[in-house]
Amino acid sequence: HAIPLRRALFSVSDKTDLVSFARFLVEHGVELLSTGGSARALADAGLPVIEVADYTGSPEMLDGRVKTLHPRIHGGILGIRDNPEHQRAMEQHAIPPIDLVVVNLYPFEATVARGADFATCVENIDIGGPSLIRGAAKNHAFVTVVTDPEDYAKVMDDMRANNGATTLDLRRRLAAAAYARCGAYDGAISRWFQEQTGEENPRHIVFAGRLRQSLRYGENPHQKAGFYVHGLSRPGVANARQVQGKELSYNNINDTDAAFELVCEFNEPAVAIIKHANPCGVARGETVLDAYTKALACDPVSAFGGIVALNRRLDRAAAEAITGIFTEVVIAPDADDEALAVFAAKKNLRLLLTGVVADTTTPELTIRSVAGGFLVQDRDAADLLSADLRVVTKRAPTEREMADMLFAFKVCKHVKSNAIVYVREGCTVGIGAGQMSRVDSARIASWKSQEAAQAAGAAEPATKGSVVASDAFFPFADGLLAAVEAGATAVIQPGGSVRDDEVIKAADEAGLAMVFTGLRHFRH
Ligand code: 93A
Repeated sequence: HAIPLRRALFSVSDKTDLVSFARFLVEHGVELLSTGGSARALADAGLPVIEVADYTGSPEMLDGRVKTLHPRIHGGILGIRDNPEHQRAMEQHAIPPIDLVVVNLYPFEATVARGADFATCVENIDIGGPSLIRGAAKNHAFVTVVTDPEDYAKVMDDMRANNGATTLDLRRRLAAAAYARCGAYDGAISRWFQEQTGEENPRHIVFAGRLRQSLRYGENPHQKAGFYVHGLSRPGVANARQVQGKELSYNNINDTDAAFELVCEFNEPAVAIIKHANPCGVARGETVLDAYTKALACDPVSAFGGIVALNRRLDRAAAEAITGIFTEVVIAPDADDEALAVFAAKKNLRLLLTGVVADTTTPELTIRSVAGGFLVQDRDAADLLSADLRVVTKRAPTEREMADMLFAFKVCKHVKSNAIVYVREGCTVGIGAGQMSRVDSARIASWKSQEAAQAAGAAEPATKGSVVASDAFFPFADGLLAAVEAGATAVIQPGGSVRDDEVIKAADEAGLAMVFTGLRHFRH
């Protein structure tokens, strides 16, 4: 099944290594056909090439929308070489076989990424290219298809080893790559259309992405991994520019995403420090330095080796504070020159700049895998306003308690369930994450706060006089009582338990103010 190559069709937008590959083919006696732009590049390099328009006798037309959509091209690709009827039809209609199809598509994803207008994006939806690719891949028994310049070397190696022919094994692997490319391409187009209409539908989604980075390993060193991006413009780890530092790891990417999404919840300067995808300190402040200092104070032990996200430009003062302890990654919209100079002295510290902050209310889909399938849902983009709150206790919260409760509930959304978050003056002072029992999360949060107070030599834990947020309702009064014990004066939680009455009574007895949000923020 080694098929010698006699005729190749080129139609490439990305002209990387085009000439060297084509020259190799010419040297092996392959005739070159090509669409206009690619043909010019080949002719300029002095290679013999026949333009598709001359080959079909039909000019490229409609602004290039129709260039290769012709029976002489598609017949040459799709005809089954050892099928007598196909042979007869090809002879009758003067359709010579095409053995190699080298196509890469109009750069739709890159066009979207550079913020082009609607019409330009639409014009960059390739029609003829995918048809060529799909046809060639379908007829891989006879036809070799290449969709990525990185694969030119594979074809050349195969031809060298097989006297100018390619093997069925390679053709099959290239066919698989070809359909992956078409799938990713259509996925990007579909997602872009859904973004334009403002409606992402989990049932209309193709989860495909472009490999952005082959990772050294996954969550653990024995797991293989890759980082894929789907070409949407949302600011964050997928679209950030890495200014310095080592390559990001799987866990870095996951944590950096969690950090940046969290910090983008806030309008005022804010900082989040993340460990194992959970925040160990979040604060807002007058400046980013102020916010960082407060966030760090929440749990300085856990912050060691953490990921730090800012929602404002990184300045020198914050850069100096951050480099004061071992930090893995910093992500921010921007950094000034002095901050860059401070970081430059820490070669390994990774710095990512996103350009802008993300709008966390923008709809997007999230996926997670289960054995044999995957789950798709809207991102938790709910934005809680004070107007949505219902005071359920005798005492109403003070203005200060209310501000802290809204802050705490936003942080809660980014903490693994069961989540309990204590906040005092715009700063987390105790975070309990990922416990199977809510009361345990409440206890852990207050215990962490006591530890931090002891380490800082404070007279009492910062949970004294704090507010507490719970990501879901308290099923019993015990979780609430743990918060009372820790010194919280106000509680924010979704409400909705069959025992809400008990919980409200306990809150009233302790003189707490409590509000229900009617909104739950599970995160797993
Ligand atoms: O507009 S198209 O969808 N119509 C076509 O018939 C067609 N055939 C190939 N775009 C088409 N192509 C694409 O043109 C290829 O996929 C490739 O990306 C590009 C190469 O054009 P040129 O060789 O003129 O630079």
